[in-house]
Amino acid sequence: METPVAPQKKIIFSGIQPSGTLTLGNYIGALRNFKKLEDEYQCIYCVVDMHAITVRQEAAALRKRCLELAGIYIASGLDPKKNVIYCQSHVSGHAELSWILNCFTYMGELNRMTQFKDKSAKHADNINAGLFTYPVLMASDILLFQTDLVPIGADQKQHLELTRDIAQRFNGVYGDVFTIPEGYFGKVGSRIMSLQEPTRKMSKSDPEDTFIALLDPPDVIRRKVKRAVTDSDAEIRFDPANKPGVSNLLSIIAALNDQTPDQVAAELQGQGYGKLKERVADCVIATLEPMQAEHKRLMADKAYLQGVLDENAQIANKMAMKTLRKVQRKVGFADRGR
Ligand code: AQP
Repeated sequence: METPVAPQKKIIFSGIQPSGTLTLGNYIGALRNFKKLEDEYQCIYCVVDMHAITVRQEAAALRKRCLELAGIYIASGLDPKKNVIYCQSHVSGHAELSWILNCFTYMGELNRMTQFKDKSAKHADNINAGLFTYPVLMASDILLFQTDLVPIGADQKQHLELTRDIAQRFNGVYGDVFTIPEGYFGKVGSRIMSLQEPTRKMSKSDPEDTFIALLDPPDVIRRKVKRAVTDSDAEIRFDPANKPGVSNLLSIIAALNDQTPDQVAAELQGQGYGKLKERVADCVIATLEPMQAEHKRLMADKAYLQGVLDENAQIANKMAMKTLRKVQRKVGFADRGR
């Protein structure tokens, strides 16, 4: 079942952390775009478990979520014969390149990262060095595969810019070693907001009622959407600055139906927020139900999922080694006898 790697195609890399149950934000901002790209590009999708431990995880739960996330990649429609779907910790090149790139990244650059500031505030009892150097590991993930395009949500834009800076700095010293990657952002929904605090992004490690999980059953989805924060003026209008809650709900419908939020607002003109929420729940359930059924089927066949991860890790490893060996030579590491 070897995944054919198509070297003539441009490379896409993206990863998702198995740090909780994936949310509708992860789906709209990242996953949903992955499927659209699988024919045109050679895509590499990683379960980034090494990133996940920057925040304390329970070992058994993390292990389970790694397999669950691989299942979600496949259930969302990604063909594991066309896409390289694997776990980050199975390819040692991520850690090895990360060390080298740490030596080409400045403290001042990492100090500016807003995700570090946000996560340090959220996890004040565990502000570890990994949390600080997370963007360097992310740069390594991307640069290891000579990635051309990175489909991500807007929250990761700053990390991608840093990746480009690190790559350019390295290339400036050693010649054209790394491809300089570009971001790929969906037209709508690159930042889905929390249902309870719509000025903050929806996150899988926040409290349950703030997000829709991809594996939430329909009744839970309806209940969460019903309780979503809106405002008191009852007008359905897309205006993120003044009406963040309503605008977020419009963005969700728009992203799932390939419309613009203004189009959705026009269709729902004159109707109440109750109707808007009903529409959101219907769209979300219609999108997630088939994926959930497929995911359930896959999770019942863990040997198959493990097989996909094992084989794809070998392919990813081969690809990663090409870049890693080149980088190691450039920086002057000792030659290997064989
Ligand atoms: N709310 C969001 N809207 C749009 N895109 C989003 N992404 C995350 N949240 C939203 C995108 O999903 C991809 C995977 O994200 P990640 O798991 O690697 O890390 P994250 O961005 O830190 O996601 P979370 O859900 O907020 O995780 P936790 O709570 O563990 O930190 C990325 O492309 C991201 O942009």
